[in-house]
Amino acid sequence: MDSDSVFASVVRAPEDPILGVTVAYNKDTSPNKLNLGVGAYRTEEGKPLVLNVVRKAEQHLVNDQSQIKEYLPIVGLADFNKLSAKLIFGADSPAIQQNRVTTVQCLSGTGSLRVGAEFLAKHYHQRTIYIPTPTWGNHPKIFNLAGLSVKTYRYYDPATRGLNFQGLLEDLGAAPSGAIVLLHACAHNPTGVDPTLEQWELIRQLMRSKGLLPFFDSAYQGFASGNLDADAQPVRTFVADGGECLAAQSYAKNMGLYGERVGALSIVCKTQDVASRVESQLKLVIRPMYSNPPIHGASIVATILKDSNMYNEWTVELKAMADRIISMRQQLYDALSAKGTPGDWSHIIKQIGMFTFTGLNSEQVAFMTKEYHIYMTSDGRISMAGLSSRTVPHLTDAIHAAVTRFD
Ligand code: PGU
Repeated sequence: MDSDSVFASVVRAPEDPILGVTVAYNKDTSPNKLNLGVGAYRTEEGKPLVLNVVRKAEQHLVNDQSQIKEYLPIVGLADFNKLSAKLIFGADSPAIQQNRVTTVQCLSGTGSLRVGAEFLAKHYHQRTIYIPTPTWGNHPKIFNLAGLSVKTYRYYDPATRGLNFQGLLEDLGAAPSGAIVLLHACAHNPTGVDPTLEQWELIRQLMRSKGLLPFFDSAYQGFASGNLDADAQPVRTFVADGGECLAAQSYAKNMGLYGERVGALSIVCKTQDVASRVESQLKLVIRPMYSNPPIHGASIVATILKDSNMYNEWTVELKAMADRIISMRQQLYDALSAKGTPGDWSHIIKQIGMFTFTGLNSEQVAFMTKEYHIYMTSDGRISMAGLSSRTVPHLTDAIHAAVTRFD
């Protein structure tokens, strides 16, 4: 009997707003079902993709008898950490050359954000973090649980389906000195709207003049433009001014290593001595949380990043993924235009990265799921990476029906 359980009073929690979409999709038996919920890359055939270069690196690791399964140090694989910092900050970054960056391997982007947040909650004088509205749904939960207090800044303007730059500057301008600010490094999730480089420069000047601490979430490096360096430019301009910042990196999307949980947290400090003391405290955050990170995924990344042939191969495969997403944007836009679907859909081709923030409301989304078996998050976000030439007509029909039925 239920009432015999010591857990009898536990109430059922709701499914996760993003990962729960996949749970619902998996239960659907329709042959036409389409999962545009989670941000995970699919091929034209709708299949998950393991990059060739990842297969090659894994083969290399399997054949290498010197590979062992000992515990990694608390901070993870040293090569992986060095190469990850180089990837985001640039090979010629003065901050790296001056040894004032500490990088620790963490459990993908989420784990990197969590470790960074716990460090800040313990050791930084200002415990308020500003996150954009909207943002990835896990951000407020990660920061709250780590002990930070979460506030928001205006980011997206539904009227223009673009950046509310004035609102952003006003809100950051009104933030208390020293506050932490979460910035999406590129390919903002869920909106697909990024500041221009000129706007980034103004954000940088404002933040530095107020002593606001930047915390970059870099989950899509290479996915916005198809170029790893171009996508890291906003982060690099902040580091180039000599100031301090944090950056959480994920290899889930750009190397397709989702389930391997590979990521890194870097903290750029003013001096080498500060960086090494910060690292000593990061170890105290990590040790009681999960002791030390897993070895396999980080070894794959390090193998690819340190070999120039494999690195080049990776950039080609990454560009192909980014290009396929861009072509899906065009195909969906063309199909809606050809059908004469009411409304302006040009934001589909203007937005960048993995997602389109369609502007469809939760009622329209529920209708599309019920009648067309199309799964997406209730805020109207669709993962363009889940779409293919074959499924564009089905999605077009569904959007057309949804907007003509509920306007
Ligand atoms: N930061 C942002 C902005 C993200 O979009 C995601 C993943 C992460 C961090 C965390 O990714 P890791 O897998 O921990 O490296 N967002 C995807 C994936 C599903 C999810 O919600 O975790 C998404 O669909 O929004």
